[in-house]
Amino acid sequence: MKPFHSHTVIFLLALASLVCHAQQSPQKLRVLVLTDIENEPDDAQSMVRFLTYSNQWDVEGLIATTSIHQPNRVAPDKIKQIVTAYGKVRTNLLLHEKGYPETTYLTSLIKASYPNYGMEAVGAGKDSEGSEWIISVVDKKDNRPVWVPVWGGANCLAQALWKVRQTRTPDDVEKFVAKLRVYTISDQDDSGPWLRKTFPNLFFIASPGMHAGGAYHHATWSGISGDNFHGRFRGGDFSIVDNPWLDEHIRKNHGPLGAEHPFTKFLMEGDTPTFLFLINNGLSDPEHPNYGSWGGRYEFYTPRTRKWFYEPETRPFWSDAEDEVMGADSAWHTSNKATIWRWRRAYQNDFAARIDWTTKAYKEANHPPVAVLNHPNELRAKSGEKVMLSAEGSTDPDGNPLTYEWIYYREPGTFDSNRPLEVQDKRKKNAFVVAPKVTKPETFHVILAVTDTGNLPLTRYQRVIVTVFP
Ligand SMILES: [Ca+2]
Ligand SMILES: [Ca+2]
Repeated sequence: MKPFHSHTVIFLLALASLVCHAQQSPQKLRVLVLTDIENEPDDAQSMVRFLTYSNQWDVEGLIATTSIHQPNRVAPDKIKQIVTAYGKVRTNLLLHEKGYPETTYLTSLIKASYPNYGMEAVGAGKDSEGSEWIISVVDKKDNRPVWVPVWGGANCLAQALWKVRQTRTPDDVEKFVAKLRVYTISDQDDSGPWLRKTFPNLFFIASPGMHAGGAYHHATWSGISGDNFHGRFRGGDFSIVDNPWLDEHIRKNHGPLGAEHPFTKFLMEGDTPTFLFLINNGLSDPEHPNYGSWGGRYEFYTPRTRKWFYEPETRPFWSDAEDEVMGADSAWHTSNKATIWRWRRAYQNDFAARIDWTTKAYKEANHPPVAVLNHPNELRAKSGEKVMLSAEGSTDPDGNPLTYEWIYYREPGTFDSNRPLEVQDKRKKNAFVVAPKVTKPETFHVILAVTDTGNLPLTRYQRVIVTVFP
């Protein structure tokens, strides 16, 4: 289950999860995107999806960058084009959910980074409006961390940190670093390894798999829409991420924002996991990438050095974890990509609903249910005790009938995932699980998935973490 993982790290994570019970903060997350948009169509695709969720966050920056795929050019105008399309549908989005930001505000966040590849754009004289913007956002008098989804190279962030390190005391550098939460889609230039080495405490999520060897299909994020490479089916349902599905539900006859979602050339939306993970759907807990979410699951360890890395990794960070999941082919699959594709139908239907919101009246569109637990998210039990689980109080804003599923999520938690544990009545509103025998306190996770019965059903979640005592 956890092939990359040392027992020491498992133990430390166990302690951390016992000590830190904090659920997701009701405050909005601050999000600043770096994108090598225009290198291929998929960043534009991700930007369309991102904007349909922009009411969930305090968006703080949309910065156009380079990458190995686009080494000497940045394309802020493409971001402007998509934000302009958003401006045409914002009023309609507001019929469905509150908080969609003003178009002029989003436009003011669009910045360009230095148009050179990787570390060639880091150092004296390499400041850009993008790198300066990152510094000003992190320096705001706001204690919330800044989440930085990185869809291309990370060198604009590297330049910001390079400058801060040049001009501030070590203590102030650490304070600056402590506010950052970085999730990169592999290393698309040589600045990622530099960042991890130079700032050992920088919160960093990355799936190894440097581009040079063309090894992307090993990366966790490819589970967003891939995992049937070379005609070999590996579990994810390709029919709901393929061009015909996207044409029907996103691009055609769905208004100007959906129309900005271009035809897929390679993979649909390889960069999207960086923010799926930040969607407040009851499943995600962004400070705990090991819990798993629509954006995948990651564990904290030092990845093995692979030949396409620039240099050996020097410290642990959040990286590939595996889940064992039943695929659309009714076979079991154990893979890092499964940590994303297991949720594929839910995140695709959710996107389709939000694209509907860009053009339809409230009554003509679907809206997600509200998953409610009739008890706290953290429960305690002794071995052998019955743990009662209840979704009483869950509702749907459209009045749709709801279905319930209690998923024992085997991989997070400290309880041995190879030992049997079964939720009883797992398709009912009220379920239970018998706490297993343990010799020391152990945790296990049960996910409540509440799904409505719209044409494309929508799902919301609650996570129950049970601590079992001997
Ligand atoms: Ca990209
Ligand atoms: Ca509904």
